[in-house]
Amino acid sequence: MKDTGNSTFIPYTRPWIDSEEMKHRTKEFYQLMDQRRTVRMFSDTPVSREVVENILLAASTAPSGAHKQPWTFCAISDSTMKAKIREAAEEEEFRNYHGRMSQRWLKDLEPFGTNWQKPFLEIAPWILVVFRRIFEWEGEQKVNNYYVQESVGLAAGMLLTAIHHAGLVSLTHTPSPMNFLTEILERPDNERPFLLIPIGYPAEDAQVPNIHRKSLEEIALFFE
Ligand code: IYR
Repeated sequence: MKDTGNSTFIPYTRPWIDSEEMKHRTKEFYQLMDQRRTVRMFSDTPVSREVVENILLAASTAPSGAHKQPWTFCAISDSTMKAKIREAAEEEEFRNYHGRMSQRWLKDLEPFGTNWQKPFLEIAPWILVVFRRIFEWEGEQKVNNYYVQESVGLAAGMLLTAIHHAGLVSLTHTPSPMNFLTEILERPDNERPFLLIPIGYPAEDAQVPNIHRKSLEEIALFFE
């Protein structure tokens, strides 16, 4: 008998999917995901808290090191707080765009039309901030979480997928440094900001850069 330590196992119940159905599903899902775009032009149309809750629950189904789920999501719709976040993010970004980023980096960003101004932080109905929990307090003791970067990256990917599946758009925004989020959101000392993600409906006249995705040949190698 297999030694399962002190864990409890339960049957895995997802039904078997046959090969033809699988081809259909994977293609359909790829086509859905291929429509996902990072959008910087948002509508201020509200999105219900229930929708945001479902999206966060979906993100939190991500696998994580020793199932510690080392993430905290802050969902902000409060306009005073959004204004504070915008002000602090723009302050950092102003410095990034005026000296902290290399000429090469600025040139690479030209096709995306980004600059230090971040009006979407006030327009989008919700800003989600993902924090990674680097350790947990066990009484007086700090206990490290495992593979925090990988775990939170996976959760963030699933978060973006859930947002897209809902018919909403998002922008993965990484104002750097992001310490201001710890202060504004009053996060404890075991959390570090990971990503800032405004979400909402796209603006009616929203445009996105005309990018192309790498072909399968460029991203994958098969060893059969
Ligand atoms: N954080 C800045 C700059 C920026 C950097 C990369 I790499 C991008 O893909 C996009 C923007 C900003 O958000 O404007």
